Amino acid sequence: MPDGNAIQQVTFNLNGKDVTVPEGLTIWEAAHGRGLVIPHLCHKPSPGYRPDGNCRACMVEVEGERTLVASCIRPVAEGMVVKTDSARAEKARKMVVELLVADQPEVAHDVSSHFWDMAAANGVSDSRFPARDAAHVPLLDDSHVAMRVNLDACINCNLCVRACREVQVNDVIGMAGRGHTAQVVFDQNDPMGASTCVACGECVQACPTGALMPATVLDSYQHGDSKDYDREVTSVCPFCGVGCQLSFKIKDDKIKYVTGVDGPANENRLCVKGRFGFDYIDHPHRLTKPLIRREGAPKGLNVDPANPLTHFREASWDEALNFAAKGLADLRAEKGSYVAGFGSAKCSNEEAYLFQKLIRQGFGHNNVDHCTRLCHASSVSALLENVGSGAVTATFNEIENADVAIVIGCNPIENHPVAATYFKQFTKRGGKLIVCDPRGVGMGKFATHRLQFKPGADVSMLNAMMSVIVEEELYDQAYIDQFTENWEEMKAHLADYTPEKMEAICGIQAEELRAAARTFAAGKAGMIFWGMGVSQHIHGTDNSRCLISLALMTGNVGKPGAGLHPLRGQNNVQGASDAGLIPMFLPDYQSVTDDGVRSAFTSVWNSGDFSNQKGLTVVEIMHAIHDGDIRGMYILGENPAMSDPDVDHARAALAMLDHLVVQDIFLTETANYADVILPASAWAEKTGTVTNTNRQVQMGRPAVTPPGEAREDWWIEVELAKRLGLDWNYSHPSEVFAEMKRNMKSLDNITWARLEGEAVTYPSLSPEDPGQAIVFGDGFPRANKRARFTPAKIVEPDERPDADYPFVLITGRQLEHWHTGSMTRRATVLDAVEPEANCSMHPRTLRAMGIAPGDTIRLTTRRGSVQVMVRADRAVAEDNVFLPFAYVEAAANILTNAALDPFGKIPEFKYSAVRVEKAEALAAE
Ligand SMILES: Nc1nc2c(c(=O)[nH]1)N[C@H]1C(S)=C(S)[C@@H](COP(=O)(O)OP(=O)(O)OC[C@H]3O[C@@H](n4cnc5c(=O)[nH]c(N)nc54)[C@H](O)[C@@H]3O)O[C@H]1N2
Ligand SMILES: Nc1nc2c(c(=O)[nH]1)N[C@H]1C(S)=C(S)[C@@H](COP(=O)(O)OP(=O)(O)OC[C@H]3O[C@@H](n4cnc5c(=O)[nH]c(N)nc54)[C@H](O)[C@@H]3O)O[C@H]1N2
Ligand SMILES: [Mo]
Repeated sequence: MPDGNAIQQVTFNLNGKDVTVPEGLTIWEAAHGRGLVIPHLCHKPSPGYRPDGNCRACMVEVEGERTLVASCIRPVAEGMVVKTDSARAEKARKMVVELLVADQPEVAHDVSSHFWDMAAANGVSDSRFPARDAAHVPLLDDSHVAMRVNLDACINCNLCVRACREVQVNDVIGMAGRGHTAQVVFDQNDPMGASTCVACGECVQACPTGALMPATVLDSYQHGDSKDYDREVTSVCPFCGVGCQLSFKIKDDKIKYVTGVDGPANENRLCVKGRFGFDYIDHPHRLTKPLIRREGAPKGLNVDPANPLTHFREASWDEALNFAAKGLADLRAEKGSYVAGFGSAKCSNEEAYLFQKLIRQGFGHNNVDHCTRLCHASSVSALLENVGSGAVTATFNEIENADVAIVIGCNPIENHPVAATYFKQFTKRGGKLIVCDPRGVGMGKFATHRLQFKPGADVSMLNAMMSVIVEEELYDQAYIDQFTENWEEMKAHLADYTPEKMEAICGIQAEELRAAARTFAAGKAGMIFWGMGVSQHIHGTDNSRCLISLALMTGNVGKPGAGLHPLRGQNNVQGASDAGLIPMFLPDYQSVTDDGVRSAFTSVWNSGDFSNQKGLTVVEIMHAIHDGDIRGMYILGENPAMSDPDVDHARAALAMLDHLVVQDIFLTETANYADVILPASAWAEKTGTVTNTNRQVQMGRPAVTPPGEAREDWWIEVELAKRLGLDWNYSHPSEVFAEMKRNMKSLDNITWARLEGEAVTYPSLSPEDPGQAIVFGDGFPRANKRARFTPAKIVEPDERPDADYPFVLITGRQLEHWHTGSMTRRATVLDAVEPEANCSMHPRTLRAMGIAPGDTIRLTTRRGSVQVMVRADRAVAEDNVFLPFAYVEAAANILTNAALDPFGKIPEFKYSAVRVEKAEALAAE
């Protein structure tokens, strides 16, 4: 309640009993809250679904009213007398259902669905009415790889339209025609598979009759029975940092289909990967046995994942673990710091914690890192420096309370699709959205201001916006006085960055910069969301410093609808970082250089001290291998042979290692360089907690058994640690979690037992507190409780386009694929939707170069070349190329620049100078 008013109560009579409920509830909701289910079809009691009152299946009688009323849309009123069970109401409902049953397809009679449950609730199993004649029965639309449209079963309840337009805001499904010809259509009446559908599957989840169904349900088992499964297991999605809760429906120990669950981040919603991308775990390439490299077999990208046995031989777990440990122990014996480890943000908190412990306790140093280094490392360094904490200050769902938001350098429609649904809904409610990206990303369609600026020019653009806020005195002086430091320096600094001076640098006209700045400053509550476009630069930390300053000067931290939110990427990158998978920090960002901190850990670990020197980071480790300083590695759930910048250099490093232990679920490009490969269980096969971008800690549960001899990652880590001489005897992840709590204040009040029952956001202030969605309302975790303004100057990208390399290459992501493709290219639906390596350029540029969309082009940077099919896309600026990095056959990272941000040590993935050559020129060579 915005103004703090108490909620008004109303009393009404329900089937003879007086009932008091909060004002504003509908009859349906009030009845439902009392355990009385009024039959309903077009109504879906799920967040985001507006009641529509169109199907008439929930009619009830209200005393004194001539006609029956639809209970799903009628609010209760003081003194109202409602009968849900009067003969008249029951008869009417029965009639509605019977009319609908008449048109249901034959096959549906013996399957279970919400529709048939509701028919049964009305006592209807058959119909007196004739079915529609065969000529009018719609044909099955099986044009989509993931879903089936069987309009024969459609009752025009409109739920799929609301699912598509109002919940996911994808605007694909609509109703066409009137009366008897009314029909659900996709776009302009296209087959679903040819429409602009992004396959989030929300409509399938909403459909009460099975007119829309997952293909796996319709095509298999008992034809079309969505309840034909043996078990369901609630867990968390394995893909992105949104952390959607989902339910695996399991039949014969295989995941048959997936539905969204009402988790704190997703409220039942999913995207195409979470809903339809699960079957990578059943792919024949899954590693099922430990493998040891055959004597003399060459290292490199030459092992066919289907036939690994030409280069590797199968081994028992015991032999493989002994071999893995011995190679690492031998290097340790030679010189303690010859070994480094990459842990995983795809695994659990407990597995991340064990990994960093294994490196620190087992090898005595801090050479342990993971993909956060390639991701938000610069954001985190700026946040730690200026705010005192690296995590988000507010959940993304807080956008519900915002009236303005900035989305910069991220593409949530493709990369955080469920978060994006909330952003889109925010704009539909009138929220003002400022989208800043050198590409015309999908969110731009919803924006009040679209700033398609020059790549690498964030600091100039953001400083210009801030200088407007200073010049026009739009800042929040009271907030600045109470909560910040260094304001005067910041103000003075910004004087040099007027929009008029910056427009040529960032490519956005001064007036547009002014307008956007005014919009943001005018908001009562504003949020800032950012991603890799901000962080993956040699000035990534400066970019984030600007965003932090912008939020601080407008007082947009620590209150509802306000906050800083770097959208975290991997499903558990927040948790893996919190758990200490970082070379400078022990768990909870406690410095390895602090003697007290180290001794707090070694006393729990019951072991001696380890190095007080910060360890090497991801890219530094690759350089150290070339320099002969690192000779062994343990890589768990990362694929650096694809994900590292300047990957030929990284691959050469992997090939130089004396001993490489890789633990994965597939024989990845990285595993091609391994001496020993340990087969792990996938996310859906194991127990463990994960922490999403919102700081929500959630429980992952095993749905199915791992294939062959694959084992849970934590078990493998423990077995390896034992063989490295460590006194580890964990028998369950819950014991690891209990140990983590001893030195991690962030987990205060969060116990394993609690997580079994609910998600908890950290910090949680008491055993009952679900956790704080918004933090720092009363000051910051810095010495003086104040956040800091750190001015940022313009730093040029490391390399600029020139005559030889005239374009700017931007690398990034696409909706259907996950990073290096190891999982999603092995997921049937995802691979079918996006099967081919591709890049995008502006159609005008292609025309000028005589290149047709679909042609193969060659991209060349100072590091190397790839050949790839090009698409025309107006979203890409005329002098840019956009290239996703999921495809080994055109690996983007052969091209990228390994130059690092000095603070976050993140490479400049987002900016390389590139040459583009057309196919004929290639053929002629
Ligand atoms: N489908 C899918 N989803 C994912 C992932 C995936 O692989 N696939 N990965 C997950 C992970 S780990 C992460 S970190 C997130 C990443 O999510 P995002 O941050 O959304 O990822 P990107 O596509 O790499 O880059 C975002 C945008 O940065 C823009 N950009 C390029 N240069 C600049 C610049 O100089 N300044 C600014 N401001 N923007 C620029 C690009 O045009 C692009 O639209 O996604 C997560 N979600
Ligand atoms: N050019 C370019 N490069 C980039 C980026 C970019 O924008 N452009 N983005 C960077 C970013 S933000 C990130 S986060 C990194 C990601 O880089 P990586 O983390 O290296 O990429 P993934 O493909 O996610 O690798 C995860 C690996 O874990 C394996 N895996 C999945 N589940 C499990 C499991 O349960 N157990 C085990 N043991 N293994 C499992 C997968 O098979 C896969 O091999 O890439 C970075 N690289
Ligand atoms: Mo990431």
